[in-house]
Amino acid sequence: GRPGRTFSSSPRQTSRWNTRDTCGPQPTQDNPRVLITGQTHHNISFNVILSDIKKPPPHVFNSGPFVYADVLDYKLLRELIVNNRVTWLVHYSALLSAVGEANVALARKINITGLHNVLDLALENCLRLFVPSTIGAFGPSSPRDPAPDLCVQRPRTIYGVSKVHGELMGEYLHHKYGLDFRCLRYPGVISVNTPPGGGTTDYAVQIFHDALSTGHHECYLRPDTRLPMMHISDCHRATIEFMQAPECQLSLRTYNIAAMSFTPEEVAQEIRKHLPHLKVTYNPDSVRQTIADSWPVRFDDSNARRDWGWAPAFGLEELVSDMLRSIRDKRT
Ligand code: AKB
Repeated sequence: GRPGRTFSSSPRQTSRWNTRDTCGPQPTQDNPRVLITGQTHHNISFNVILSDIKKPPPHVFNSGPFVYADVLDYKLLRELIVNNRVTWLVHYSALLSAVGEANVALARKINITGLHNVLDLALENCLRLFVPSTIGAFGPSSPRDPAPDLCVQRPRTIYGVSKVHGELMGEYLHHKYGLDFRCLRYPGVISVNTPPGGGTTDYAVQIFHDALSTGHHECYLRPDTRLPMMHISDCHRATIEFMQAPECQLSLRTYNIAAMSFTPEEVAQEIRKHLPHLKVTYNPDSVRQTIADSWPVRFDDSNARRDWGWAPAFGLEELVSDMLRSIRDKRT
């Protein structure tokens, strides 16, 4: 039986892969104890432990426990989960699309080996597991306008390949062992607190900082490159609402979520309503332009809306006002 079972020190011999144990529905999920990997900011109001391999930025200093944890260190993660009686695992650690292309071996390690550790631990401890996926899980042969939840997925980045692998592994373990795996495909996420981190959608964060500092942004994408985007608070709310949704409401385990789609030229125009002198020049970088051209321009999120009531609060206008206000507030 599960309770009281002890494991030897070799994770590979002790994971559930070769057992017939399953994770049945867990008794109560009202007061989850949450471990978050690779994310130094989250506005969850439950019992949360944040973890990363880097010290958090100052605004996170007082927001609860923060511990060192490397997702490649299975035993350390296991210790954290057991000692803190964790019930939900939210796994954000990953190398993003552009930085992944520059470090394929490292991306494979963190995005795939790290994910395997997390999947094994979630199964072993019957955790509810959230792993984000992305518009990057689609590729040039996917329908792009809009991309539905279920369609051809042949991404051409290591990031995309690792995310499709994550979607499929999680769903497989859900069907085979009852793992409560939940996955949302995020658009480009726009936030003041999280600096650009090597993604293809980074320009959409940088442009706000440049608009308020030098008044000039040099964009690495063409002016007409349309991509799905979302304000960080919508992204956090979607994640929390999805994690709280009763299992019986979920007809899928991996959902697209959408809020808006815009091009560099469109976001620049909206910023000019507040800062008329913003100048944007375009100098497309071939790696990021090729990646962006292979991604959906719009997401079909009708299943998320129907199954668990997803609805975004921020459109382009609200996003731009909020970003400019928040950056100004941070500076004063
Ligand atoms: C990236 O650009 O790599 C990420 C993403 C869309 O997944 N922001």
